[in-house]
Amino acid sequence: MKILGAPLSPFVRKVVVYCAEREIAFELEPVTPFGPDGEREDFVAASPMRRIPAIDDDGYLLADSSAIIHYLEAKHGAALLPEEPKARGQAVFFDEIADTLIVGAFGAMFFNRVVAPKFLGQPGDLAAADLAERETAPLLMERLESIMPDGDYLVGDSLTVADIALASPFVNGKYAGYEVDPATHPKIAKWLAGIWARPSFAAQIALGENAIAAAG
Ligand SMILES: N[C@@H](CCC(=O)N[C@@H](CS)C(=O)NCC(=O)O)C(=O)O
Repeated sequence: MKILGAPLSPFVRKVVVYCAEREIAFELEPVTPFGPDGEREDFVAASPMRRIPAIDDDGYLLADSSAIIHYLEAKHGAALLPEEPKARGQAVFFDEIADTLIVGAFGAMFFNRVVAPKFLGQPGDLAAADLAERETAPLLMERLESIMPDGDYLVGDSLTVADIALASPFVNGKYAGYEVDPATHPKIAKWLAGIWARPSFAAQIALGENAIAAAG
């Protein structure tokens, strides 16, 4: 299976980590949605909305990280999306807030402090990044901390899509200089450290750090 995308994207990372955890073989086909790559014929066919990630699984083309994971769960057997109704609901809830609210907050920091200056050669909107760090993120963290379970996983007692989806955008926050304060958000900090320590995440975090360092 080909995954079309760039490893710094939180949505691409979500699918890559999912595949690593499930030992689903894939190769990453580098596509940056901004610039000329965004109109590449193979990319547009797989991702009509020009967003990464998309997959080409033996000719089956599909875009959107959640759609891809649902497809892979159906194809390879449900493993990381809980079957039990309430757990399923919780997992989809965390996936959804990760892809919207959390990506939004860390995306503002990451795009303006890292992507724009280092990869696009243009100044980022640093005021927008600072505002996200000062106002958006603290409110989200406060609300997230209030619903975080005490254990190592968000749903039940093993890894689910919820953990992968939510831990992924935090990596972009980390690249942009954001750190979860264990004094104020002990449950988030502990959970995140555990998920990031998994080989699947550790490899992707290091890959991104190297790519950012190489960009100068
Ligand atoms: N809901 C989509 C979102 C994908 C998405 O927005 N990806 C970003 C990169 S992080 C993108 O392709 N942006 C291109 C653009 O905004 O033109 C998913 O889960 O895959």
